[in-house]
This record gives sequence, structure tokens and C-alpha cells, in this order.
Amino acid sequence: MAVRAYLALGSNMGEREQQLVRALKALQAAPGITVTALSKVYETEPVGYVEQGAFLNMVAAIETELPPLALLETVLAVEQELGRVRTVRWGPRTIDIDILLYGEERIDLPHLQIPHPEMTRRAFVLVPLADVWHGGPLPFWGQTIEACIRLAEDAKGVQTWGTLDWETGFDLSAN
Ligand code: GSY
Repeated sequence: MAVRAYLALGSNMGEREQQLVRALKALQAAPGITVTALSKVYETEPVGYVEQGAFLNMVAAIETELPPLALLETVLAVEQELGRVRTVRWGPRTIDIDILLYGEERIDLPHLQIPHPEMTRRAFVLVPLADVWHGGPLPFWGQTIEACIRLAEDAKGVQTWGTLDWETGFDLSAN
């Protein structure tokens, strides 16, 4: 049975928007994954290691037949396929794809934590997630996304950048 999952995508090196598009196309082409909804694309100030360029962040809702570890393998394979480059830990990267939620399952492994432990503190994740979320409180936290955004320290650094045109194969129409 298909499970609804949410993926966060981010890029702050090179052709940021093209890397998001290529990642979405690769995810859509992967066996066992159907991309069902896309958030808007946001330009966001870096959080953590701040001496780096602004990110483009977005969230994709997917339906997947893959169990969580197979989904992780697919996500890592897509990052590799796109030639993921990350020069510094926490630093700039060509593409980053994180699994935020997988149905209502909790996974606590050294290399995979679901729900993503940082997600409710990061407006760069929460604001795009709100675009594709069905409403109601987040599982595990029991709070609405809007309540979490109000507490997120990076909320002011998240600006709408553009939208992906689903009908024309993810062509980007920036502001
Ligand atoms: O956690 C993902 C990588 N990352 C990001 C990001 O995607 N967006 C912003 N705004 N800051 C970030 N810091 C890190 S690390």
C-alpha cells in the first residue's frame, strides 16, 4: 500500500533552481515514487553555518511503495546522480534531500531519523511544508505548522522565490 511521505529539497551552489528541477524529475522517474504535490520555491537565509549563500528550499509530497530504508537509498542515489557536492559539513551543497515524514512512522536509526528531528524548528522546512500539508497538527508534535513557524527563529529569512510549473515538466517561473 502506498504511503504519503514528505521530502525537503535544498540547494545553494551552482544553478540552484535547475538542481531542484533535476532532483524532482529523478524522484518522479524512480520506481515506487509518485510526486503528488510541490510547494512553492523559497529563497532562504542559511541557518547554522551562515557564511554561505542563500538556499532555494522547497517540499515535495510523494506517494511511495518503498519502505523507509529503500526510500532513503533512492534519495541518496538521486543526490549522487545529480553529482552532489558539499565542500564543508553544514556548508554549501548542490542538492540536499531529506525525508521529513513517512506516513505516521517513527524511525530511529543512526543514519535515518523520521520524523526529521530538526524540522519543527526550521522555517525553511515548515513554510514550504505548509503549502502541501493536508492541515491539522503534525504527527508526533501535535502542533500545527503555523504554531511551529511562529516559534522558528529563521522565519524572517524565508521569502517566496517562485513556483514550479507542474504542467510543463517543472519549468520554473521565478517571480
Ligand atoms: O538542512 C539542510 C541544509 N541546510 C539548509 C537549508 O536547506 N536551508 C537553509 N536556509 N539553511 C540551511 N542550513 C543547512 S545545513
